[in-house]
Amino acid sequence: MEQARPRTIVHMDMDSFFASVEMLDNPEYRGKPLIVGGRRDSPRGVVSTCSYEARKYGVRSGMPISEAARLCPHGIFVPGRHWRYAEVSRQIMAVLEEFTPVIEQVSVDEAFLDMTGCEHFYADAREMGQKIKSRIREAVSLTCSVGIAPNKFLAKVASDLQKPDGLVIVRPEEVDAFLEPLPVRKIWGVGERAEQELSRLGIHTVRDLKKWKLDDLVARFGAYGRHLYLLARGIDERPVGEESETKSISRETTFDYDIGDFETLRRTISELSASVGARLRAAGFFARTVHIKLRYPDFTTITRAHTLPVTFCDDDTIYEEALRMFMEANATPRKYRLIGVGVAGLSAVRQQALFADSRSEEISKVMDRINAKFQGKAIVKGRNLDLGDRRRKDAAE
Ligand code: TTP
Ligand code: MG
Repeated sequence: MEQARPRTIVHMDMDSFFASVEMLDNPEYRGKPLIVGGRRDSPRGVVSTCSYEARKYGVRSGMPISEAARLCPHGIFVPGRHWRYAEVSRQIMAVLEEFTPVIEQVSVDEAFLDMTGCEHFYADAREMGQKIKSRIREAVSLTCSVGIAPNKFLAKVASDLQKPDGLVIVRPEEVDAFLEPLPVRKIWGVGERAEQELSRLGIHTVRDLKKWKLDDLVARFGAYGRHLYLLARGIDERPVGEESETKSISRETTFDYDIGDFETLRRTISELSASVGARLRAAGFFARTVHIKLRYPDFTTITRAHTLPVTFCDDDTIYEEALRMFMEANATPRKYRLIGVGVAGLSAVRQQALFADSRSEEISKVMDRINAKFQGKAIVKGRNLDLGDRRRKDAAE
């Protein structure tokens, strides 16, 4: 059951985040269909995001650049600048901290705030939402969408409903009327496959789902059935800040042609590690696990992961672990189509080693600061130098 005392949970999500930052920094892109993820001729590039103008043509995140170019031939195509998005993200999160210390950053452009107990500072929930939106606009000149509701699930659904520049409030007494007409796809955890399966059972909207008894849903879907049952009734007691929904941070590079040269592969791993490390620190997280993904020319894909006894957030740890796992996997040298590096086991708290060597972490942070100042081009580690143009697309998730 929902907690006795109604909570006031805010979900904030920036509008077409990477594309909006590009429009902010390059006024000539404003009002145009802008696609971030790679140049137009990038043969294996993937769309990170695109402006709302580009969405009118059907362009979406995750789509191959080549398909986006076909749908939107007059679009502007630019590669991503992750250091810059991380910098703007930090400014946004700092603004949110003015409102409450109970914040959970979910991704680079998204956060939950628990505003329970702060309601009396505002005339009503709408004014609270407008204040948050206008402070963000003042600080970074970008728009966001906000949902305010009694729990995280409802607040997240609400923030998505009137994008861009939306503000949707769900009061406790409005929960059923708000949820029932929505397609089941809007429920957290319902992806394409679950949607298809539910659709076969005649379940299209939340109203349809609510006709099913708990026992029947559990009999058919197990624990997931219980999840569906509770969310369909707007019940979600997850606290803000306790768990992070960000399970991992990773980046991968697809080569324009298959690469077997060890030095190129090693430099790619080094650069990916530095990029993952920068994003990890920008998000304010510490990690426990490093993982790599390797795809061979025949599309066979393998992954390897290693969990360390202590948390870390520095580039060196990521690089050393990733390279070690790569060398083990590459004992018999092969060619690669794609390499990915990532971290998982994320938490907002550091678990100290007994004799922590914090030097590597400090060096990484100094490099982040200088790179933020000089547009990401100022310092790279020696091991990253001399990247040829053989690598093309960078994907972040
Ligand atoms: P989202 O908040 O999912 O998307 P968005 O901010 O671009 O657009 P919306 O207005 O719908 O919120 O993701 C935030 C950023 O994360 C996005 O700008 C780019 C990046 N991203 C990727 O790189 N790949 C992806 O597949 C997705 C979904 C996002
Ligand atoms: Mg967004």
